[in-house]
Amino acid sequence: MIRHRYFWTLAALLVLATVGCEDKTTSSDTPSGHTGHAQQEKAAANAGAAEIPADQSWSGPTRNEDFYLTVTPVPNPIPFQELFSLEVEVLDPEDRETPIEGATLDEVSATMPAHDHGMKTEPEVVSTGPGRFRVDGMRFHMQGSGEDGRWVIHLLVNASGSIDRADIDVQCCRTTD
Ligand SMILES: [Cu+2]
Repeated sequence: MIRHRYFWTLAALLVLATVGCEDKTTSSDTPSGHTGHAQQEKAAANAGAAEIPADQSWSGPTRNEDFYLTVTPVPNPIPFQELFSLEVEVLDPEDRETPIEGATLDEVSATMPAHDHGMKTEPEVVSTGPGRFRVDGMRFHMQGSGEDGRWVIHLLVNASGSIDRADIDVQCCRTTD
């Protein structure tokens, strides 16, 4: 029993080490005659997911407080390895409710600081009204616990020559099964 546990701990470490920045392999890809293995992996994934809030929406000022943003993922919380969108509102920084007419969302990207990489998809910004946008084509292909699972969503907002940015920390991700 102890020998088994040691073996699987070692196997898990090897898998973690070799997966690197590739997509996480599913437990069914792992050759295993040990029935407890898949359950152990699933328990580990659920333990990580427990730290992720049910609501991953964010609101706050941009870096220089030129704008106030609300950013809501769809679906919420963000699903692991699946496409999701962002609903973004660019609001007056004083009253935090009046949309900024003529604002544009010039850049949207996301990075994983612990691994120094971005997404594999190219997000597309769609204007949905004054100061309102939907960003399609977001996808987080890696997850982890703590710093290892942190993504940062980068937004660049432009209105009347005033350019400001927000960098939003997001923990990835809840798994659906
Ligand atoms: Cu990564």
